[in-house]
Amino acid sequence: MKRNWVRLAALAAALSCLGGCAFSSPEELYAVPRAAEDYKNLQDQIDRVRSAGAEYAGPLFGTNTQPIQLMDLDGDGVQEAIAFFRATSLEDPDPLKICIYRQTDDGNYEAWNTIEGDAPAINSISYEDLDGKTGPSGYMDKELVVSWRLSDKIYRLEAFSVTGEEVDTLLPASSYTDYVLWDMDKDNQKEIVMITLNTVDSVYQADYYDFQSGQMVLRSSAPLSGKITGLASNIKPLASYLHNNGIAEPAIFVTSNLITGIITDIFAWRDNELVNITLDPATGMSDDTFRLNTSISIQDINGDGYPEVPRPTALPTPDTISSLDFWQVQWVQYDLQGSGTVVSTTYYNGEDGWYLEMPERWQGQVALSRLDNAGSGERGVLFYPYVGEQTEGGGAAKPFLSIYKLTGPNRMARANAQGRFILLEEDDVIYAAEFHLDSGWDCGVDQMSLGNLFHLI
Ligand SMILES: [Ca+2]
Ligand SMILES: [Ca+2]
Ligand SMILES: [Ca+2]
Repeated sequence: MKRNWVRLAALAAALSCLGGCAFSSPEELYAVPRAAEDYKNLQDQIDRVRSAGAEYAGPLFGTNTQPIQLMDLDGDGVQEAIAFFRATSLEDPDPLKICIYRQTDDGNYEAWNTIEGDAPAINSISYEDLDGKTGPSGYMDKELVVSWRLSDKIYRLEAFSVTGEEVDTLLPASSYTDYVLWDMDKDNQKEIVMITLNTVDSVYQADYYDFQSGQMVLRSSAPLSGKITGLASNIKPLASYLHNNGIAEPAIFVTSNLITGIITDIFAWRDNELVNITLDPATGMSDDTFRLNTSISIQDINGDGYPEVPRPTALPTPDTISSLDFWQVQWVQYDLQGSGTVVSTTYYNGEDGWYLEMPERWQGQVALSRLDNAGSGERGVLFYPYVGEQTEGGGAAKPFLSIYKLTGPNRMARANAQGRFILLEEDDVIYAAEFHLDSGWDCGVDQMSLGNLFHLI
């Protein structure tokens, strides 16, 4: 065992010489029980390409960015080596080279296939089984899904199968804005869902490519919301599931910008078609998912494995009907028909990193304000009974609850101050609360139940 580790360490050192490449996990290294001289042979092969006028050019983004990667492409249980180069000669019409090396019976590497591309860089690469085929040893083969980066905003997607003597192109290079690999039709192999925003022709759609007789074939398309201005840059399309009558249905949540906020289109596979299940045909928009507040993300708020779409509404303060400082969020799950169900309602405090489930009787009855003691390491949110617009001469409203985020050296003393109790303690933060009994409103919550309603983001 020890000898193996020594040998692996030597391998790792040898490989790190290959221009800073690194294998993605120790498991991967460990899964390749070969002698260092095999890699030496691989290095010889790679050096040959480099000395002929090429430099390393690993994919820029995604999970696979190393210039040399190991993957079993043909499903025979032995990993191939995939190396990424850019030809230094300006004469080369296809400067990007993806060189694939396979192992021979004697354990050496030999050049097997090359994929070439006419682009300045590779944006990303994914390895997925798209064709449902298995190799000689019963392992799934893996197709290569390559995103060629033509510029900051222009990408082309192309998919290849490398199992025989030649590379098969499953999907010819197609322009796209974003893409997701996901098993939408539940046949245990993933499809390509490509999202294309063509602002010139105002075509915004999702295209579903499935494997059919040796090709990725466009089987179905569905529109995105009509008035979007682009995909939300900080919210990637999310491949997940809908909760449909107790059954998980694959779905893709695509969040886009509008001039005034953001909107989420949800795509699912229904009656053999890709459908934007949230799109209202009357408006051409997924209006139900529109939100002004762009900072609250889709997330699995109730921990049931299905993502919820936030529906934020501004909460009142004691003196104004609505402010944009405090947000109540309904968390909505959609079914396959696009019907939304609110599974949880929270006050969401993104700034301080916590949220509170709102009891039924608080809804529409609560106003909030902030109490910040600048420099004191104390941030508080005060909850008031909301009585509508302040009546004349009604006097100042009194809070029924305060929740504090306490930092700094004397936070423990402050958390234990008269009337306060601790909700949650972290390394250097304490969340504490205090009920104010003179507010005249029975909020129906005690220390114990408040602790259960309080969560960190
Ligand atoms: Ca293989
Ligand atoms: Ca599938
Ligand atoms: Ca959930």
